[in-house]
Amino acid sequence: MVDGYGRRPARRVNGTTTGASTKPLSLDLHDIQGDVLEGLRKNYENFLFYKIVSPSSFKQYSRQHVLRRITNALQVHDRELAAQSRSTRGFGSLETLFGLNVGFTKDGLAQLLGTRSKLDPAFERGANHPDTIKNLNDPPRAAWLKKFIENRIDGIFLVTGPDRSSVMRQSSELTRLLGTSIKIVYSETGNTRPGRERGHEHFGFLDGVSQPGIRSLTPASEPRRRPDQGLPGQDPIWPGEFVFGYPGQHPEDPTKEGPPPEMAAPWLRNGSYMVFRRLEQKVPEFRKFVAEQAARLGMDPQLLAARMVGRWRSGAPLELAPLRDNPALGGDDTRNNNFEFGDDPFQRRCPYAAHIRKAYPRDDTASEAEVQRHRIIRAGIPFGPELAPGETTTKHSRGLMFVCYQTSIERQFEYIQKNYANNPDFVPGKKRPGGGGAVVPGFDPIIGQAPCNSARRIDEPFPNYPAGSRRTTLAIPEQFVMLTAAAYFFMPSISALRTVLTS
Ligand code: N7H
Repeated sequence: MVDGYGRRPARRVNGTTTGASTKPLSLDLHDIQGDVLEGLRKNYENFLFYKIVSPSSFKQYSRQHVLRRITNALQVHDRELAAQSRSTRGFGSLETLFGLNVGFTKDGLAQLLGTRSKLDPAFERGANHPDTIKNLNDPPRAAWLKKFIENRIDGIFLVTGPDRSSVMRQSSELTRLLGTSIKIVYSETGNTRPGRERGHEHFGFLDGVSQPGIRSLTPASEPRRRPDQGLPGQDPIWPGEFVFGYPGQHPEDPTKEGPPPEMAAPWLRNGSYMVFRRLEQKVPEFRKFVAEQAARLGMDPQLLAARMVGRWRSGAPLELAPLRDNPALGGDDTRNNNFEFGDDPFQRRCPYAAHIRKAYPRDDTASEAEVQRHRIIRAGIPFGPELAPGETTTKHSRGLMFVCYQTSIERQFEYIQKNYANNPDFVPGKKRPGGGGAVVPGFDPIIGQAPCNSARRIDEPFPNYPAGSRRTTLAIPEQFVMLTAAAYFFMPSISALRTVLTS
């Protein structure tokens, strides 16, 4: 089962966790919020953005009514285990379970602490700061959703559950309990897509296929042969990259324990930064563009779309299925991540600019240790209606409520967006085969943003596979993914919520 974008419950194997060969490490799962590591199970997810009107009442009502309802990572972990054993035994489902998580912006923390926090510099700047917008080539605030920018956003509630009406009931109950202590600034509900599109994002691609393994949590699927892998191809990452208080990645050796990321205050332990981006997707425009360009290049439109993403709609990676889709491979999580890009030095199988090759270049750069310091855990969900019959230009807002977790926004999400996706020269140092000239890979065609929304291009949309030297370029005059709102939150530990933030 796939739970929306970015969520595919990992298979559990006998409780043997990756990194078991190194000294045991235990995560305080009961103290970490549930969406952070493995993700709240979600068919529907209501994002409630609010302003704190009265900090003292907010603290009081939260302590009285809300905090005990927060779903922690242990509950999520247990639910996943139970769901798997139920699905293998073939009865029941856990669809009746709800989830609730809470986060705060820098302004929200200032309301609760009575003083400005001094956390991660990117968090303190915020997603809506002109410098952040410039740094990431984001559209100006004036182009964001009006309601989202009308008021200060102090916090977010994530309310998840099996269907829209019960999620909305949970949200109403929550806002009733908090009374006039908060004002809702913006509310929107995402949902997994229906029927056969379940688990696929709006362009049609299976999502939630690849996530970092987490040392001491993600089990090794082949503990004897490959104790240092989660599922095959899933490299384990030290948990400090995603939650404060644990070892992070070593800057020189991708497998060695590195120092825990610095904590600006002790109460950050077991907390995580969350990046939220509401990304509108122009689905009919994307399809039309792909069809026209595929005709121009003389290739199958599905292949062209796959070369933009790096995977086929089924999830099958181009590295393992370079010319045609292989749904059995796409759906097989013991195989669909078992590849590297170093085996494809001339982008014959997968373009250097393809979304997944940009966002996680695996072994494609000079230092794998460095790549593993720019990982994120994704936990988003699609939003908006299915394409209406005859909707040949976008009439309804739809896309992805993108969510990711990390302990440094600057080194993780912002780095991927700025230095990989928005950088046409990444990956550097690539050459044409046979001693040819240097290659400029181009922008990430899915999420890359050029300054002032100017045109982008990618190199080699047409595959020279298994051989060939046809030189092609895809010029992309418009963006098919548009940012319409963004915010940075801190998702505190349950203990920080009970103490420093509400006392
Ligand atoms: Fe992406 N898409 O449909 O094309 N993404 N993404 N993403 N993304 C991935 O592996 C998509 C966005 C990453 O480990 C897949 O789960 C769309 C942002 C990373 O191999 C697909 C949008 C950022 C990975 C998509 C969007 C990322 C990844 C393949 C916006 C961060 C894992 C399925 C509307 C800056 C790479 C999978 C790996 C995978 C799509 C946004 C990052 C199909 C449509 C903003 C790290």
